[in-house]
Amino acid sequence: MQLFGAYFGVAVKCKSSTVCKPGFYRSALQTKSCSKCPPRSYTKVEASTSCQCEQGYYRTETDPANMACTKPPSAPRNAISNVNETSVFLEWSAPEETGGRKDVRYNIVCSKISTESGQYEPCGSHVRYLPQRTGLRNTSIMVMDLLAHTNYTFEVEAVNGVSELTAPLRQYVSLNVTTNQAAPSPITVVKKGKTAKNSIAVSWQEPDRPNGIILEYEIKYFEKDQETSYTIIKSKETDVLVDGLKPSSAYIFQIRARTSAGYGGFSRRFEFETSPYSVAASSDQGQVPIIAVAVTVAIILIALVTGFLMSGRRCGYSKAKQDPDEEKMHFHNGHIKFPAVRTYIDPHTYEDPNQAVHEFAKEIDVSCITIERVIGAGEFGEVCSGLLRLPGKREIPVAIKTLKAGYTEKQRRDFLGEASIMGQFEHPNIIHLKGVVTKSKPVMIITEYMENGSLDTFLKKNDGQFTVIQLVGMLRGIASGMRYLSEMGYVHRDLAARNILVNSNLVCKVSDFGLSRVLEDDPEAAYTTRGGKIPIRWTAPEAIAYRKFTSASDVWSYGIVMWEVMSYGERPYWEMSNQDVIKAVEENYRLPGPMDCPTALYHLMMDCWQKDRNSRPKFEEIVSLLDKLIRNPSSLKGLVNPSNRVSNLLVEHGSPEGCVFRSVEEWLEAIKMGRYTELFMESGYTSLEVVTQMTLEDLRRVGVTLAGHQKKILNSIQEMRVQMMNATMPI
Ligand code: ACK
Repeated sequence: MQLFGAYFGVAVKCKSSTVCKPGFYRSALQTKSCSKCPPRSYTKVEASTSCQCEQGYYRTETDPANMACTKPPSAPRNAISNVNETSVFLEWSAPEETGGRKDVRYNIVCSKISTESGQYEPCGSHVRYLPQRTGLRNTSIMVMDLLAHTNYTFEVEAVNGVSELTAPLRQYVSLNVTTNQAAPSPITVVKKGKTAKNSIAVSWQEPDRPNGIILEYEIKYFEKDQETSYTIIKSKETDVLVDGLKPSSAYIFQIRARTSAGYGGFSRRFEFETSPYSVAASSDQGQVPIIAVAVTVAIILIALVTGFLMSGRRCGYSKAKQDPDEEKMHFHNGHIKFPAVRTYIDPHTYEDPNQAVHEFAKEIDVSCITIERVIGAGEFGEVCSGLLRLPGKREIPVAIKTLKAGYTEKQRRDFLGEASIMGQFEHPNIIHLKGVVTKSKPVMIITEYMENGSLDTFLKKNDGQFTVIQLVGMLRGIASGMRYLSEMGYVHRDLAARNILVNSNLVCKVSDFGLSRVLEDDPEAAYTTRGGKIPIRWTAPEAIAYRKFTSASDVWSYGIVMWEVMSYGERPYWEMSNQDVIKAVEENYRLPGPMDCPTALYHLMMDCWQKDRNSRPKFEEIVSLLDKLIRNPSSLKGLVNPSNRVSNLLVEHGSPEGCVFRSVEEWLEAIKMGRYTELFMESGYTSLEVVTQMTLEDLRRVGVTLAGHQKKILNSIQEMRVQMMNATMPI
């Protein structure tokens, strides 16, 4: 490879009076000797003071005369993208050919397909690039504030010092990216209109990035310093008259917008004041608080009724709450908190389950479906891939779950129950239901097709193939889907990599929704002593012990999914028995960090595995933490300390006193390696503390040469390390 400054002309000793031959030059500064033309340059005449670059090679004004001529780089390679809602992380490898220079930089050109013209147009100035759009030294960039649901093309161009001197032949690699659905950006402009002693008119501007059609705004307000009691009103317009307020009082207002993707963040706090008492008004002074309370209650009622009416298809049915704790949250600490507008409805609350299916799932005519091939086996029948062509729409690939012949009425109900649940969800990280076929046989559930199948198999097949950012992108998607489910009041109960599907863009979607059968069809689910069937390795201790399934127990399972992802589909707790897993977890042991796992991610997993479920992070917090890590990839550089990392935890942890040995001798005897005691002592490994620091090399030096013995001793050392680590790490 040619490197900048690596080629210097070979000085040829000659008298100052000699004339340089062709192929040699003497620059004005080099008075004594002629130099050979540097690589990729020549001179055909005598007495040259410089050499000319060969065709296709260049020299910048600042390149020294004795430097080789260079050329532009080739295009960057292996470009990949990772979409997170309306942000895209791009990563690529350096070009194969640097052109003989070290000053390769990258520029990003962003264009998008216009929704009006269907043509490509520049992305515009609202798009943000981190660290910057041009002159990038690193081979990655974060592009933010894109429009939701939009097709973008990013050209990653490689340039160097001589690119400008060449014909305009750009060397780039293109990436086509479709952004996801995203919540609206926060509202930034809120203004006060007319104020009276009991009311303030407030208006605001649409958010900069609505990311969809705004369905409504939510206005939250409270008297300054009285945040524990706030009121929320909803409006479809961008202004509202807030009344029922106290005169001469400061109120804090915060507004947020909602689209089909959910709520955006609240605006910053805006403080507005009501007018002072007027003389005429003073007579009703005493009534003000009563009116305020009455109006507030009325507003709450209106808001609740509106919320209910807006979710029209739910009218007349009771809202199924899965966890009484979550119900309480709405009036927690004196906060008046409204349930999310959309709430999951348990299909069990329908007397007729068929009605639930048709409430939430579209009936598809079987003639619209072409079954292509069987891709797997489900609990109720085969899973196939195929095509769906709805009238007036283009054909799309789909997955088709079928209900095998000879089913019982309960099996049919349970099978379609999944569609009744899935049909209530609409989120880019939740598998999307296209519809059901119930009017002909076999009964089918049609969902979007996920090219890469289930996440556990996909990761095992592609062991070590992804960048950390790609893995975190997958985890972020799953967390976002789970945040949505928890906001809907749905507890999954069987979150595991095998129940996540992956599409061709590496987008992960939560799947496998069910009623009672959720755990019946999971081969991982085992019967507990209390009779329930539970996937032990993925389930929080309180859910195993007394069936306390909540979004917090889903967070525990999410931590296990993180571990599965970061270890490329390794089985949690390896081959330990379910009983041992339950015991180990109860005793506060946890899985160790997977190999090459960023410490920040391992800490998050550990947080998800807090014994006290209220101390675990919420999905909302998990999503924002992962977003921060993706935005700042250097935060993922620190890896779990390899010497603390253990590969096989607690396999034999049931030995006396929790495997705590009093001496090296006792330990070696216990693992039937007593023959090495003397060698250990002679080499200075006289305490267990020193022993836990030993590596394979150390073992060899001591004189343990048999591979089987080395493995056995190292495994045991690793177990001891885990015990020490857990003993010093309060969870
Ligand atoms: O790992 P897989 O290929 O992904 O094998 C299982 C199998 O069907 C039984 O569940 C696959 N599968 C299920 N739903 C879908 C889907 N929507 N798209 C693609 N594959 C699917 C799953």
